[in-house]
Amino acid sequence: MSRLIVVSNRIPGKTVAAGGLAVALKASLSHHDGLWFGWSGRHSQTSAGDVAFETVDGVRVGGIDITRDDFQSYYAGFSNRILWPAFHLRLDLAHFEGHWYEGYRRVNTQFAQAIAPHIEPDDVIWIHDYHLIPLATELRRLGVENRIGFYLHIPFPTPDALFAIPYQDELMADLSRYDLIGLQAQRDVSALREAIDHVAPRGFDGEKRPAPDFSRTRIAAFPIGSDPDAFAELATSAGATKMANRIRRSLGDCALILGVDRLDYSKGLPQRVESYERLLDHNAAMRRRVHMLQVAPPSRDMIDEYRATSETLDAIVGRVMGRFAEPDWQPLTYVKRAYGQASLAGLYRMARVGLVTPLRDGMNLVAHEYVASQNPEDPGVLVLSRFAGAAEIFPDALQVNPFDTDETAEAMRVALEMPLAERKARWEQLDAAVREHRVERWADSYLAELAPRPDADDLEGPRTGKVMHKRLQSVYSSMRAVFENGSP
Ligand code: ADQ
Repeated sequence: MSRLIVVSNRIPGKTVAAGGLAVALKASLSHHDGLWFGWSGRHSQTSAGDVAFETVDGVRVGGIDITRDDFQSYYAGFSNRILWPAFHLRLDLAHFEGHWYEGYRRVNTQFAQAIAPHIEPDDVIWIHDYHLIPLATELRRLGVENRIGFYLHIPFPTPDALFAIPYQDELMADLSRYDLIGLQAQRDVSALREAIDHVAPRGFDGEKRPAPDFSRTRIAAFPIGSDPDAFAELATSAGATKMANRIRRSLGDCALILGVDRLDYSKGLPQRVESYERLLDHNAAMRRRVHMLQVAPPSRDMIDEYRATSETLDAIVGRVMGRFAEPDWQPLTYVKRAYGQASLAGLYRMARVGLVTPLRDGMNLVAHEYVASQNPEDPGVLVLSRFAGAAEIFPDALQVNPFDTDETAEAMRVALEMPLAERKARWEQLDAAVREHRVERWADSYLAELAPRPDADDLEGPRTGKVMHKRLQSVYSSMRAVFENGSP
């Protein structure tokens, strides 16, 4: 029987993960007969290793161990100190060490060697995110001819930022080996097309590199979404109410302004707290009427730039407290820990303003979850960065330039003073968009595109066609079942 094989850097664990991909796919992939491969989270002494299988929430999961050195170069180094900052247009925070690339390719080769024996001829393979760009190349080298799709959860960079990445020409060639590349937003589709059309810089030898052939690769935007029904239900659950009651006691009559993020420099947290400082500065009347809660558990804190962001944020939070706190009123609370989804849903529903102001973001699922958790009779207002992929599907949010702290402060003021009728009208449009982009539709539309169409015989190559389509019909139906039965 045809199956779906999902591959991502991390596999779902048994604990809550503060990461968009883990939350989105784990919620959706229960009760599935396919496989999900990735790094086990463990370090081995040697690089060769067997796959250790276990079942997590009904999903068969295969974990691959890697060595500590490979972890440093593949994950902490090339993926998160070169690709992540460059793709988020933060070359100032990138750190270039050429040798990391060897570890990055080595781990991708190991993943391919570990996974290939488990692939059956009818399987469809769906690879996720920037850690695994070379995986299709490595699987093809081992003779895997299956349909292979790639989904990039983060933005695609501009050509200048792309060309700053060591070995970007090899990475572009790797991308051309996929049958389908899915991106979050039209912005990213345009950026990838621009990169394909651009002439890559020449090497020291002056030789022009051969341009990769993307003629067999389909490229399209598939904006990821949340599970809005689950969040709407969770928002009035016992867990949510418990959290809401705890906050209400300390909040008194103050309106809540809420931010929920991983602690990452792409999320614009220092700029966000500075915007709140501006709000209090410019509007003295707001001072005892509002309270900001920022939830931001540390992430990737083995990386210098993340620790520096954390220290910067600590200093700004301290400054705002020192400037505005009074014995009987605190301007803000900063919580450095992750919460379960019920508690988050309770917080979202209580917040008059949802502040989602990343400097650059693939999508941003917090924006979706905030909207889905609102009380339709008294909804809050979403203040959203123009530079999140979510901006393309949420024109009814108050959209801001997160680098402009005055503009963001003004949007907060407008949100806090917005009349109920306007809040409802905006929220209804936002909620319709959240529902249109729910996570199971995202998976459905991606997989419908990854598997071939019945009339594709004459148009496409030998890996497609009517026979293949028939076999893949069962993949569609099993995947649909998986994404419909997902539990939050
Ligand atoms: P992330 O950068 O991790 O993901 P995001 O989309 O904001 O970002 O997803 C965060 C997820 O983690 C949400 O589901 C949220 O509920 C959860 N989360 C955040 N803070 C939390 C906390 N304090 N406690 C518990 N849970 C928390 C990447 C890209 C994004 C893209 C996603 C999905 O960077 O742009 O939207 O993948 O494709």
